[in-house]
Amino acid sequence: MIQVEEKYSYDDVLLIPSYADFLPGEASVKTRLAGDIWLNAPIISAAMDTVTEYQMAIALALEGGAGVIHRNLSPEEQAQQVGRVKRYLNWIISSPVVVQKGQTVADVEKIMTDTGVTGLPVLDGTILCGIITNRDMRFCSDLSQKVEDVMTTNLILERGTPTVETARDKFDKHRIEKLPVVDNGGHLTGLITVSDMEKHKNFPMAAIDDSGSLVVGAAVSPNDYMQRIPLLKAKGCNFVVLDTAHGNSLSVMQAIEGIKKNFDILVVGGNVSDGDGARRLIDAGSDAIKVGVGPGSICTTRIVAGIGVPQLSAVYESAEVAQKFDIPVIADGGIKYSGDITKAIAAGASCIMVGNLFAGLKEAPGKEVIFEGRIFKQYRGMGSIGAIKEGSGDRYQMKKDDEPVPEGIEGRVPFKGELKPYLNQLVTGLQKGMGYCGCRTIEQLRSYKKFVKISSAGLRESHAHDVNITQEAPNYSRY
Ligand code: RVP
Repeated sequence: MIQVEEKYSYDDVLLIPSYADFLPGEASVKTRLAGDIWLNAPIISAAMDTVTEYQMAIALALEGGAGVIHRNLSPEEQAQQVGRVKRYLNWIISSPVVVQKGQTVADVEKIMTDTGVTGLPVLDGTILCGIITNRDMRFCSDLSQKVEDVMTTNLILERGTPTVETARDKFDKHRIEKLPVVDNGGHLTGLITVSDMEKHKNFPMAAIDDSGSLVVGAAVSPNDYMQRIPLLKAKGCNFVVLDTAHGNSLSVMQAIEGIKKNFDILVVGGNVSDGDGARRLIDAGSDAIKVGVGPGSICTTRIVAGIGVPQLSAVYESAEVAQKFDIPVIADGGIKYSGDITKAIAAGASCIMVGNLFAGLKEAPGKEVIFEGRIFKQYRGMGSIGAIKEGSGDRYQMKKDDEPVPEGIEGRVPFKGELKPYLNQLVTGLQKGMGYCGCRTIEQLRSYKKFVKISSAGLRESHAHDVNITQEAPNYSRY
């Protein structure tokens, strides 16, 4: 008798509600992406050439998620994009413009005019001894005066390694413009400015790393990681994603081992669809596991190759294994609604990766197209003919000059406007789900796992039914 296991997709199940002693808005969606990288929204954008370049990565990280820059770009271009994300939110300027004790006010004026910087730390060698600003110079008529006679010496500063919170407290309390950072010996190690601080204030949910810059990742392959990673690291890339369609394969394991041996960088391995694949990626050294073989909206792998595992079961089984090693799981592909995010996390994922849901946003790199009077954006699989021609064939184990045998399609999705309000719909939908399940944190939801299987009648009942929708909702549509 043929043995066939029953596995489930998001649409096959619902979560059973439970008692909650809090409101959905109080649920925390903070989650660990990999290693010591934490996100304030459990959503990352796919490494696809119609989804994630620097604009998407900046917009998403400012709201708490993270982008993975695709690799249909030369190594230099990809690293440059990472650099743009990292530079967007400065935190500590490590080599600020300075003046030396003994220089004159005229010297300071010239430096300020030349550089456009209006507040300069004053050094005695490398030791910080004061700060001179426009305000100090305003009533100074003798330009030959020495800087130490005019500078402010009563300094507010940070010692050691400041955090955004400690720095923000000092700016708020003392109403200063610049905050110098020194080591224990009093040597200047950096400078924090009020304008960078304001950016941090305007984006309180931003996903930032220890250096205060936005979290960003980049895709690499087993064939190009040696070339790409040094450039990516030089720009401060936080993690790389070994971006393959068949992660449970020798070349991927060898690549993960190679990355771990040669570089100090976090690596997400994938994609796999069961516990065996997850275990092998963990043994090879992955810091997080990406799960999803065939669920993507533009993916035809299951049809072309006849393989795959319905995504909810794939996530659940991979997470059962990964949880034992405290390795986070990313549920990649097949997310259609915010409710699917709740289901993916309740099956054990720490965060989810989306392509389709973000491809229609203004920040996505896909071209805008007008069709029958409405605006759409181009969205294509990285295994589609168009994407393969631009370099992504090795994701599908194709060689450069092979006749393309695609595992994805090229299409369009409706234009959706800016990321911020759209992401808010997704995250609030997830928080609603957490409220219904009585789970205050992502960790609690990850071990919830109270699913019921539903029939096609159950699915029909779940969707809007027996009515014509007259006003479309921002978080619901039926294709
Ligand atoms: P979705 O969000 O359902 O559109 O899925 C996006 C995911 O689909 C990607 O993160 C990737 O894992 C997968 N993908 C990308 N291209 C293709 C393909 O051409 N088959 N699949």
